[in-house]
Amino acid sequence: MATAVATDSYAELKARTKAAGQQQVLEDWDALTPEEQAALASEVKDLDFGFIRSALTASLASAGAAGEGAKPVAGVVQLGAGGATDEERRGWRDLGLRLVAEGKVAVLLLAGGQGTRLGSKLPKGCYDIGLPSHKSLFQLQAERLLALQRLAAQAGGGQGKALQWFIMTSPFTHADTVAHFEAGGYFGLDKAQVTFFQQGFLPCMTEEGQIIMETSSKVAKAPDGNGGLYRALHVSGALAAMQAAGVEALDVYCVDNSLARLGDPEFVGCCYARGTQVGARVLAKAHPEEKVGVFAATPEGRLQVLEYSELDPAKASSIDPATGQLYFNWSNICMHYFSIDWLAATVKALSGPGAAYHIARKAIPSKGGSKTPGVKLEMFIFDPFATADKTTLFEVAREDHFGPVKNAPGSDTDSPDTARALLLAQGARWAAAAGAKVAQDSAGLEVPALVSYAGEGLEGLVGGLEVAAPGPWLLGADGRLDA
Ligand code: UD2
Repeated sequence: MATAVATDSYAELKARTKAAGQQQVLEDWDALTPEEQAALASEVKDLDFGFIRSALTASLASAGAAGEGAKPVAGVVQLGAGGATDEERRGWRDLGLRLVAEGKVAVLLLAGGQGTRLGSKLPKGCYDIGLPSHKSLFQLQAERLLALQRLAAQAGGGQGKALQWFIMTSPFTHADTVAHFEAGGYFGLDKAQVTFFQQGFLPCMTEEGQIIMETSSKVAKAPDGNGGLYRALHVSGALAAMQAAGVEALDVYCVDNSLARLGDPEFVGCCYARGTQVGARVLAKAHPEEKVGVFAATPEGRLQVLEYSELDPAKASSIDPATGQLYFNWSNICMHYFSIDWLAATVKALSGPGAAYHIARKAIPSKGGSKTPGVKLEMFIFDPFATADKTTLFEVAREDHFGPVKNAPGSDTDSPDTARALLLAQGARWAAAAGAKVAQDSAGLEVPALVSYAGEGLEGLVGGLEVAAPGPWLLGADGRLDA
């Protein structure tokens, strides 16, 4: 059969796959159409068999070591009594706003995940959690970024740079993500301040290292984890762009946190003032089984995160008699801060072969609609945290900073419904604090970020406003309520 792939390049592919012990990748070649052969050839050409083999070997060797000898963390910048004073917080917020206005801080969004648990075909950021405005998570976040940029400019006497937004996508989310921004006109942002860059993927394999085929002409693959950020920053040139723009620190957040207060100037200012290399917003764990990573100290006293999928239940529920709290009490909510210097050193260290990944054992969708027991390799963004000398853990209030959208609608936790309720309750709290009368049984109020980024500046707008039942309501810039 005539193939679109030249015979000598097919021979070369055959030789390469044979030498790597991956002949099964081409085993259906003769049954493929020319287009399928061309597609498979370009996939195989890009596979670095040596890198893949070293990744699996390193990952199998380090599996299970997570958390050996882990100790509770100390020194969290806490809320409330004994924590930071209001004056300190005001100082951090002023510093954070100045850093934003001067372009020294940029925001980085992790948006490469496939979001399988949510059950949506589109990238999570495109998801409408059912607010009165029906804005997607991407639009809600774009408007928070613009609101923060404006607050920073105002604080700087009217001058301020455009806040740079770096968005990491993956081959699974890139096209739909860019299309969503194009269709939305970048939600009021200047297109030039938004930089998309793609993370890599790794083929799914058997534990013996055999690459699994999703179809006769397609390799089964998955994004290489949110820790794929480090390699992606190098390969895409995004790190170099940040350095060229004079960025000194990154606020890094998770697309599926509906309450993400991205670029939070108080957090960013605190980290920067303390010379932090790796910072994170944390909150007390809701219960031992909560699906969040927990911060811990390594035996050497370095920072680490024990992921929920790798923390044994006994350790997760052990109580510290001194505090009556969980030993591993401080949750990772995937809301980080990195100094550009630490980031550059980490990118350098993790871009070569030999890096270890986490192994997720899954039933991999395979040829003929079957499933093959195999492994997905993914790096977690917090894997290299132990290399940081200066770290800051900064407690935030759960109801204001953490509204995960992980599970399908109707689930009782971490769903679009629970996230929507948290956002509407937050808006109602802000309005009540600014003098509005909020009915106990009202379903709440959506306060667009362009009206208020974190509840500020509402006094003149909502004083005396009635937020009645049932609702929920959408607050207009003119102070009117729309159902
Ligand atoms: C993440 C955290 C977990 C806890 C939880 C809170 C990690 C590894 N785990 O768990 O500790 O904070 O969130 O909600 O951070 N992503 C990519 N590329 C990938 C995979 C994920 O960009 O290859 C992004 C994804 O789009 C999302 C974030 O990383 O913004 C976390 O996604 P996840 O579903 O992998 O993490 P999850 O919920 O298991």
